[in-house]
Amino acid sequence: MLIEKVVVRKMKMDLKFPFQTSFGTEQERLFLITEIHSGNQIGYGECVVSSNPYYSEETVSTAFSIIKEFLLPLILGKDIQHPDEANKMFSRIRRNNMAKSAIEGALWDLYAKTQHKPLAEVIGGQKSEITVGVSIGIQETKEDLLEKVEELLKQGFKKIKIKIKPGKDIEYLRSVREKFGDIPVMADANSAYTLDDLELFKEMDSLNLMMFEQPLAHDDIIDHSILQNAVQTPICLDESIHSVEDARKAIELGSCKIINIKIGRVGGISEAIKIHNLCQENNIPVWCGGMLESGIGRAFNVAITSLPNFTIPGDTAPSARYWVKDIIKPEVTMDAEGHIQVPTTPGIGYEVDQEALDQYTLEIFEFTKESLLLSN
Ligand code: OSB
Ligand code: MG
Repeated sequence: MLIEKVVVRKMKMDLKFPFQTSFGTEQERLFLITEIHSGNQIGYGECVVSSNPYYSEETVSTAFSIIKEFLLPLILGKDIQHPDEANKMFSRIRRNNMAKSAIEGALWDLYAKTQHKPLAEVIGGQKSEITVGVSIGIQETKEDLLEKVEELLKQGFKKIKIKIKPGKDIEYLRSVREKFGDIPVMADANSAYTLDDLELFKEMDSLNLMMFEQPLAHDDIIDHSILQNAVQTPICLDESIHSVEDARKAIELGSCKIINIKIGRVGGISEAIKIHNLCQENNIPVWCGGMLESGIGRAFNVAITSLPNFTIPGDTAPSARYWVKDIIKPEVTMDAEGHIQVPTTPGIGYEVDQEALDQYTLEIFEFTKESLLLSN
């Protein structure tokens, strides 16, 4: 694949509803879409950053500059045989995983298209449909939460994830258990607690949640292992895992029993597959997390979830949950049993809706080997 041109788009899409986590509220998504042009093919990628460094340290502007100054010089004008080469080439650059993933993903889409195969098949996916869960932001009142849960269960979601923060945790979760009984429900704290809250977690054990997601600090695996030893409920790590090495250490320390894999957080599909495989060997089930992606990022999430150790429903809700109009055709849809069909057409398996893509594009940048030499 001769990498002739890369296009980076700064995007803005309004969410249908404000999404609140313990670190803040998002009403609009500011992110990047990447296009890698080779011959008459285009591979698409999504950089799942936000406008602020609250979930991770990356933002739209840091990702843009890492892509332009450090990643594009490594690929423009080169002939790349396989996307795994990006994982190796980019490893010299520390972190900046969402930036790396935006380029690596576009290479995977391009590669699958040149093989005339769906991405899921190219990466070894085995499922023809995936089972889907949903993430509910922090609500003003318990009644609001119960209403949301009821609506989403009716739509068919097979896992309900509830965002929690101090003051909006055990009572909110208990009310859900009391009203809906034995449903598959879990809590995501986005690092809002410390070991000082140990007693609270012991109390929440009685709620029989599927898991506590990232209860403690974003950069911790030590305190998580102490917490995991003290509670029955499995801990799932999200923010703490950036690489297969992080996953190995967390598993060895007993810091978690489940891992949430986000392609952007770990720097791309190649790394995500390594984590998937390591977890499979260690009997650690995984599921695919979400970053409120557009349809392009969503398509990658659907593809990776077709790997066999993605045994827990992911945060891979269909397009209509987030957007009035998505940027892919057809949009990602879910049936009444909570399933999304894994696409069977080449690449990410959804066509880009050029009109919608252009409509949400704030700024567009085109890079060739020559233009990059002049601007960097
Ligand atoms: O912690 O999983 C998270 C959204 C933005 C940042 C972090 C997280 C989330 C979600 C939403 O939980 C998942 C989704 O529906 O895409
Ligand atoms: Mg999370």
